[in-house]
Amino acid sequence: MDESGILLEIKDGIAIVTLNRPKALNALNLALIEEFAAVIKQLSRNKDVRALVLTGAGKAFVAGADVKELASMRASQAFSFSRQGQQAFDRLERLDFPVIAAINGFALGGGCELALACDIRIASVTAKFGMPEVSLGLMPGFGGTQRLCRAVGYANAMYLMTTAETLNAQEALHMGLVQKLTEPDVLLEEALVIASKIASRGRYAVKAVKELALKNFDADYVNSAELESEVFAGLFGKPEAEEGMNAFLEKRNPQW
Ligand code: CO8
Repeated sequence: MDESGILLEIKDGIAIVTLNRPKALNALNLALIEEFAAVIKQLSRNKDVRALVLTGAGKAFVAGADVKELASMRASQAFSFSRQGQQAFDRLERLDFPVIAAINGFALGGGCELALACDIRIASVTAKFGMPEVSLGLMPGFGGTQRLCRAVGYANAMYLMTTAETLNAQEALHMGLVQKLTEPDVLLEEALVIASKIASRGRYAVKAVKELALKNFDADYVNSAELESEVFAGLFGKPEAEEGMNAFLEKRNPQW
């Protein structure tokens, strides 16, 4: 039985959302994205929540979009999956309280994109980060081409997205991809300390700060995100993407 899903816990005005598909390193398939979007929608209506902590079950935060599912998609399906993921992540980003990513392990591809849709990122010293899509003949498709540039600057973003190199936690901290590192066993505790601090501040002041800080990115993001989905979908059906994804699933290096 597949026991994957999204776990939600709310205590003292702080929500904890856990992506729980540990056997597949919390890889994002359509079902998980849909459930995630529904949980975030539910939270957006909860007037008691003042901050959210987002984390993953097991050894990964999220190891990316589900390559098994992606490998069988046509371009039109890839486009709508990309849009669906973008909308879920946008909804997370638009919550009127801050979201803290507690990155417990791999945050790769779509997983790194999910972390980038959070307001603040803290990570375990054992976490790993990267945008490995080009090694599969793909590209980021959940808003990452836009959000990564804004988080770490154009050149750092290009370095990560074109080399597909994985960063360790120290390197991610140095690049500004994460704001703080902790030992693995106190990661959640530390995230909750930050969330409690935020929850103790003025509710409307925090909401206003977030609204204004996000304004910075609005105009360009909407157009660029749609273009990202189109270009992402355009890679589907190309021999390169087919070979890249099949090579991953067959645990070998791509031949191209
Ligand atoms: N998709 C599907 N299954 C995955 C994924 C994934 N992204 N990552 C891990 N898994 C599965 C493995 O296949 C494995 O399953 P099984 O036991 O059935 O073989 C299980 O999780 C455990 O993984 P590993 O045995 O590989 O664990 P390791 O500790 O040896 O390696 C790694 C961990 C390094 C994280 C490795 O699993 C890996 O490289 N994963 C893939 C990372 C990746 O390439 N991510 C990017 C995916 S593409 C993407 O995210 C595009 C985003 C834009 C989408 C736009 C929408 C259309």
